[in-house]
Amino acid sequence: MAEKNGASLGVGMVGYSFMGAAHSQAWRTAPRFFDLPLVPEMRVLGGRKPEAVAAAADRLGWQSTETSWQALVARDDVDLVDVCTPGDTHAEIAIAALEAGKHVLCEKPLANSVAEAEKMVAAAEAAAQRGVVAMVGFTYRRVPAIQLARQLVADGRIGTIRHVRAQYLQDWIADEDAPLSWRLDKSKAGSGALGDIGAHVIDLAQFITGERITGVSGLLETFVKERPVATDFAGLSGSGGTERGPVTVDDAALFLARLSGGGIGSFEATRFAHGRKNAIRIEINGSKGSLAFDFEDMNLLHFFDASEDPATAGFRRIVVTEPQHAYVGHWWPAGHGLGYEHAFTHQVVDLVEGIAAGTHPAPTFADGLAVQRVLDAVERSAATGGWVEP
Ligand code: SOE
Repeated sequence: MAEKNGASLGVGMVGYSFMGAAHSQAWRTAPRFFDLPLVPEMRVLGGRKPEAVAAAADRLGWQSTETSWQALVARDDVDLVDVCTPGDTHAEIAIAALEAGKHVLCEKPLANSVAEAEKMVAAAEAAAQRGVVAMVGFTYRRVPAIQLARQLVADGRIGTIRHVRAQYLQDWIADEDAPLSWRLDKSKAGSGALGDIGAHVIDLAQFITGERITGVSGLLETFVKERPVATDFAGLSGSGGTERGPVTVDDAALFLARLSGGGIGSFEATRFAHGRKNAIRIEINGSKGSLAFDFEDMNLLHFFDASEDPATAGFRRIVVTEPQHAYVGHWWPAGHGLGYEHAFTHQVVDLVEGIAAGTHPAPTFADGLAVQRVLDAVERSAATGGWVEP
């Protein structure tokens, strides 16, 4: 495609599990549905196990492989490094790539600690002086219904934000014998439901409202303290053997929050909500109206306009599949619906356009740090039982 459409952007991706597969489909698809200023070339996939990374490269569409991320970062044909590894390696890979002059897309949460995230922001700011772009993968921002929610708030249709009610509910470890994967290991993941999925709703709440969380009071719980060590794990499921190991992260996180505009919020993240598979639910009540979204119905946004005649007012069910809605015109005719993977494609589109235009598309590493500070504040609050400022 590069020859056909013009300048290319050489991409190297590290990691090829669930997120690696999602990012790969985005790199493959974006230039085929969107007219990009630079054509992504899927040059190299990085992973430690030679046979496994070769098989993944073949399956996902990468041209070559490297078994060390340092070698991948050093390659002249790599202009952008896409970091899809567990959180414990985000900082070292992203910082090395930025210092080598490569653009970076880094999966969320940005890091496993505020200290690491601060170093990543410093590296991103230094790299930005040289025209290098760094973005963090809070992908759900790029669901069209979420974009519409943001627009309605920005246009003043919701008024002053009073309440944010945010939940991220999954159930993939509700079974007590679900195996111990890296997401349940603090040394790899940093935290549990809090950082893995709570981070998304923190980012979404701040993105949609345009405000920051300024204080929190949190509660963390680990219901199942030991699990079978994973012998085979891919995506969110797998099997374990007879050996058991400790769960070192939270299974569930809840917190109350204050927002910079004077509103208040409640947040919940859990992987123990039987029947809820990927329920990202956000309801916002403002002085002029309300919004409600649930990712399990991701093409819909519910909007209540308080200025309407109370006799006929009600939540309006907006099917966010019109060509006027963000990104949608590049896909299917109205009503034909988008899915999980489309937001990853939109992420690639915005990133590539930002690189070509010399802008720094959000969410930036600074946005990632803002979320990291909230995660850290929730952990400190849960430990002390007090109110904590991020
Ligand atoms: C696992 O909980 C997970 O894959 C998260 O890591 C993703 O960020 C989330 O979007 C889907 O669930």
